[in-house]
Amino acid sequence: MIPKSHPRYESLMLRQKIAEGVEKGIVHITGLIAHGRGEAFDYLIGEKSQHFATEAAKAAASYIKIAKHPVISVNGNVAALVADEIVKLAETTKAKIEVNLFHRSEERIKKIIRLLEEKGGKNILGLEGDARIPGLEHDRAICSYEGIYSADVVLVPLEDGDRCEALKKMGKIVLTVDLNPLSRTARNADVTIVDNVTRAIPHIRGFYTEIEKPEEVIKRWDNRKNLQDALDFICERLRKIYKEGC
Ligand code: PTJ
Repeated sequence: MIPKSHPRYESLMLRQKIAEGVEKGIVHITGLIAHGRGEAFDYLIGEKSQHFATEAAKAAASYIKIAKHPVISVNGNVAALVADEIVKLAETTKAKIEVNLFHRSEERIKKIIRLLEEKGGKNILGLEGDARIPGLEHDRAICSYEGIYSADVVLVPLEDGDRCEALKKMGKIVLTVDLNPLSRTARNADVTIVDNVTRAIPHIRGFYTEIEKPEEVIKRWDNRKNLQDALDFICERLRKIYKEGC
């Protein structure tokens, strides 16, 4: 057991959830590497939701609010870390949930659907795999016709760069959560929340209920500028850590 007083308690708990996710067959083995990369970037942003992250969560909530057919895509890491928050977000926004895996396996999809159902999720898509994202090869293209294929707005946390580009080419609004502001997904999405998915998903839900004029938020939204703000913050923080050792 990790004591709550441990300075890195939150981060260690997330690490434990990912490790347990691998043991239970929910997280793909490469999800460990993805998580480690995320941890490093989380350290660089101070393991807190900074101003650029909350602004992006507000923009994401606004896009979901004006969407006709919003879909939340869930992979192994997201399920292991925030299954309960994903279900709450879907309930609040009336978005559909689709389990869509980079390393697709029916067995893992079934396990993730079961986990989401245990948290209260209903009508979770993913197993049918009855449509394909054009421009992608092999199983990575498979999606649900009723879900991602027909969506106008897709929230795809921790997404692969090729798939983000392919979704954009389909004309979709792509919202992502990625701790790395330099990743291809981060740079190609319409909204990139540079934050830990564990903090970003509850923020989107909070803003969804608060925002009254989503069109105005969207009109002002500039993803490139927001990513630049994230990078400026990281550079500044690194200089500070080096000088002051904090
Ligand atoms: O379950 P599957 O088969 O769909 O596979 C999921 C993973 C995550 C393994 C797969 O999509 C993958 O390999 O992703 P990448 O290409 O490693 O990208 C993951 C991105 O998410 C990286 O830029 C990480 O920095 C970032 N990331 C990792 N953990 C978090 C995160 N961003 C936000 N919150 C996190 N907890």
